[in-house]
Amino acid sequence: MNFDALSYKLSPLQVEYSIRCIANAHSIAIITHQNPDGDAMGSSLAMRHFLQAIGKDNVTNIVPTSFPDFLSWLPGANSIIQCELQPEAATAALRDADLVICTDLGEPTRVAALSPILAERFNEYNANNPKLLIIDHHLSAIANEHPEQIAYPDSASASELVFRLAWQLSRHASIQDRDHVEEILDNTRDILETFSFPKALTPDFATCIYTGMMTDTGNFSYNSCQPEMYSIVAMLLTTGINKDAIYDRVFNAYSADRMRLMGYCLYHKMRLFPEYHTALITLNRREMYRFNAKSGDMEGIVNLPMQIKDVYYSIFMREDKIPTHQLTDANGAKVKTKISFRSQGNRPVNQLAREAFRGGGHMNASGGEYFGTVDEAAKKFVEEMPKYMQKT
Ligand SMILES: [Mn+2]
Repeated sequence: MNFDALSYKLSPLQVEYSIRCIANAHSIAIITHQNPDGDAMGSSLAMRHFLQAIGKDNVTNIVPTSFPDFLSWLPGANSIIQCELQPEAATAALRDADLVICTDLGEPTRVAALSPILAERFNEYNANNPKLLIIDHHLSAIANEHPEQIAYPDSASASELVFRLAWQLSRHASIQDRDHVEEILDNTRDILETFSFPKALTPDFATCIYTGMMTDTGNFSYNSCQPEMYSIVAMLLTTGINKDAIYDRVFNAYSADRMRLMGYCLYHKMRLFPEYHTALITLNRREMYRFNAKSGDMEGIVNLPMQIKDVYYSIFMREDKIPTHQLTDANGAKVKTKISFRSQGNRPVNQLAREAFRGGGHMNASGGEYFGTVDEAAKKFVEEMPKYMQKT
């Protein structure tokens, strides 16, 4: 196996900044976004496995809200602090950590009840006193201003970036002025000496990285044309992990209720707008109750209509409670509608999400929200559709 087969995507500044963050920290909290998906879970748990491999033993994983059952088998998931279940422990871990690492997360607003505490950390940001490290593939305001933060919207997953950080740390050559870094930091030398590939590549680390890369690309079916992705996968497979078993645990894990919900969505709830190559599925709270739907059960429904020939846009809307921190924004609405947008190729959906539905995201995968019922949100969408959806 060739462990040299990657380019140095992260800049020397980013690698050096990461080293300074990690070397200086005794206690480290790793946090990811609310409603964590496979990449959120994979990248944040992989980060802990990596930090433990380089001798950091006071590392805590925090998730703002619950994670789906099909990810609960991930190595290390059983010791994650879930804020909804342990609010005091989560708050203390996040507030008191020397270093907070955000993976698959670049904004303090996406961590539910922990947002005010994380916002403090962002507001006090000072690159000379490094207490915040971002490893993300979303657009992030703080990373835009601070090039030492690791944010690459062109990366398919945050897990890939965690891998690249670990890999580059193991390649001393990726750090331009290594003597200079070592001069500043006594304990950097130890980190650099002990951490080398493939030795540092453990099955637990590899499992978490693979899960994140796989889930954010739909098992390598979209956002998956960058050749180096497969070099990373090849390195991960040398640890002996079984990628087919990972696929099975993540993707063949539906409940019967969820399967019936999918059928209901496709048969009864899907509206097609052939002129705009668009499909729209909506679910109200009564329907979700009927199918005993939990939040994770909604995952992926938005992708289903994309399998129809000539459908290039898919929108999925479902009702949700208005969280207390949004009550003032809600303007008297009783319910909120969460919206997922998907598209294919050169057909952006993030502009629609941003301008009409208080959201944003990637060109082909965005999210948004609307204060009101799904029917009201759908009506607004149908009005906006001609402005944003291409007819060809
Ligand atoms: Mn992600």
